[in-house]
Amino acid sequence: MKEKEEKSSKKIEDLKKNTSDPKGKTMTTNQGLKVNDTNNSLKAGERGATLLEDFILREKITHFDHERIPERIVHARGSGAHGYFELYENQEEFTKSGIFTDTSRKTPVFVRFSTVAGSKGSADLARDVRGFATKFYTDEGVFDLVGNNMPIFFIQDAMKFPDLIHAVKPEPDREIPQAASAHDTFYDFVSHTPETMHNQIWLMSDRAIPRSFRMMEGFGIHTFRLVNAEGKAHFVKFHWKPLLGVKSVTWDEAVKIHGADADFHRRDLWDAIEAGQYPEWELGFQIVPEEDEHKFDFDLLDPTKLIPEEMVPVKRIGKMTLNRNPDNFFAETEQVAFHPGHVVPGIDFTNDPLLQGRLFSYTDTQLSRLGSPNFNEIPINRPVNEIHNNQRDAHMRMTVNKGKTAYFPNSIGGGCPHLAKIAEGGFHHYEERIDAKKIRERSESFNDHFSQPALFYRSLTAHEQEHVVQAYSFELGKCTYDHIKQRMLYILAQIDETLSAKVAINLGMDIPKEIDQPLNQAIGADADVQKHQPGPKKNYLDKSKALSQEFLPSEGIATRKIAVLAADGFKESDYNKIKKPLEEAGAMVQIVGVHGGTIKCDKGDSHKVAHALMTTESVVFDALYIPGGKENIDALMKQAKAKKFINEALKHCKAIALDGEAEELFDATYGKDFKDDDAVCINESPQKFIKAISEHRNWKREKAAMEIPA
Ligand code: HDD
Repeated sequence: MKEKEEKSSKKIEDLKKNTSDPKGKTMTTNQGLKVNDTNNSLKAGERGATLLEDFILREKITHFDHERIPERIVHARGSGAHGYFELYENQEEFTKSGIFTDTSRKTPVFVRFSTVAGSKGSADLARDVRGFATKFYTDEGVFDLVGNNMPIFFIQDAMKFPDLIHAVKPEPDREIPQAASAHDTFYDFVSHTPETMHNQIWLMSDRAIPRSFRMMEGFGIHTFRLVNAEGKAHFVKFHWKPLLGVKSVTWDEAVKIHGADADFHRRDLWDAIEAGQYPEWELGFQIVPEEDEHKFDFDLLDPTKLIPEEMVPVKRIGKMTLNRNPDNFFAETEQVAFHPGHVVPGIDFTNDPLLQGRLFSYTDTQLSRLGSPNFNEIPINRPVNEIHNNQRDAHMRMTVNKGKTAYFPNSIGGGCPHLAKIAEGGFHHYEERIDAKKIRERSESFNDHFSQPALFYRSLTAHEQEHVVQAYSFELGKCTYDHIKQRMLYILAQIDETLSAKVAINLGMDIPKEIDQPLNQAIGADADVQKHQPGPKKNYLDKSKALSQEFLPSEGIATRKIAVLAADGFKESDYNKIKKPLEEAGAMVQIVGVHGGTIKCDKGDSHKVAHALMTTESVVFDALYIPGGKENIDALMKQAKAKKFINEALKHCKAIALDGEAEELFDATYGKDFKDDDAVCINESPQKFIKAISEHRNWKREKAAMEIPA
């Protein structure tokens, strides 16, 4: 009961007005008529032609024929969850918004995570940016923080968004490749648009192949404004910090997870919430006083730049918990409509040209996707406070507006709905002074395209850097035009010469000394070409620890999935020794049996098998345990898949524990070369295994493990 109460919120109560539950109910048509047969159409005789009169058939088929809507133009594939946000400390110094000043509030939220490029049916583990969009249902209206899991964006001006997306989406002649940036059109575009390089190098990093939505950071990206009750503004960057830390899979795993479980991230989020392991993120503010606007080596309005946390620390101001899965994917996750322009008093925009363009695009896209300007009335989109205005009618209007007046000012309606004074919560735009010429131009302060990609690369640990090299080598290796690869090698050399040199070796090419056209082609026809070329690389910070996910704090092994590879006759005492402490630490321990159903341990008791070996793969688990028992190991020895399971866990640097006779099986795999590995626990205490799992991967093994032909 307590759990139920916790999961309720103003928004969940609001959704109940539209929730339908068929339990114990009779089937009806949409007109409320009880239905007696939904299996047979009305015919002239048993074998006769179907009659047009059959309104029950017509209604059923007509509704079915129309049940798809256009998928999102970007971020089509996603997964959502409900939860709440709680504030640690009043932030009135910076903002007057209720969610950031009232610590007694538990503000309902709905979050949707997504991939950008793939279509709705694509696989979760594509190398891609992840969307991280949060709808706060505040007492003052909806606030949407529509961010990504990377702190910067590819382009500086919204005008280029269609070009970027056309370049990354499948090539238009044959619609290939699905959900992949590794193709000619993408690299053709980015190699002529050097502003993309910062987000591009993040895309080549481990951040683009997360272990879980629950283990990613989130960023509002743009510099926004917070405005306090006195009207004073501060610049702010929003950060979401996951309490589970930031973790990724390896590229080899990502490729294999595509086949083993295309819904890996969706399932992971759903299962964690169902198991009561609620994902949590702290919200951080990176605050810059208005008077410091020009004190940085980059422009705060440029969305391809981050503010290193070493220069402006992130202040953690509250926590979001996701504790409830949606009841219906379509009604909630598919129909939810986010918009960076949904703000509440105390939060405002800046002149970031990418943000400004976004403010137009999001309502516009909902009109074609959801089909009507009344999309705000869809239950998941409506605020928890009341809506009153003079907007009327249009397709699928739900609200029954009373009264004669739909205009303002009016006297017949008593002047209602009346306006709110600013002091009563009426929204008031920040009064920014603007004195400017109307020009189609880009500021020269946006010209530095290489300093921050270089900072990012320098800040990574050796194995993270190696992953970036591998990713570029893979992606460019998939391109077919040599001149595109050459431009990319030339650009990579501007960022980091060793990076470019390593990729060049893998491509079997030399780094060109010069290129035939200027680097930046994303300029107007009459623009001064030189003025728009990237400026010299600067080094205002040697390294930023916050950019490497290896240094981001995480604790414990909660929600990690541990496979217990076993057959009949496995030693129960070994299994029990591991199972209890792992489960107490919050891990999910699952038997992978040589067959489904149940297997018997050496004591003769039956144990439920979670997955038969033939139905699952090592890549969907975080760690592996193999108990002893002669009969057990003899049976596993005969299974090639069992050996593959072990070899892959080794290759992907996972923690592996084994006891007793299991060592024989391990010796029959590449495991024999890794018995001294820090994350291989042979006849060891469960605590050592738990520690190895909590470290996520033993990257020290990676170089040698890459040689395993699994
Ligand atoms: Fe966008 C969806 C994030 C730039 C136009 N965007 C969308 C979603 C996320 C983002 C997370 C999915 C929301 C959901 O789950 O429903 N977009 C970003 C970020 C950007 C960004 C972090 C840069 C900082 N977007 C951007 C630009 C434009 C758009 C510059 C257009 C000029 N984005 C859209 C869109 C989408 C969208 C076409 C598709 C579906 C939707 O809006 O509702 O309007």
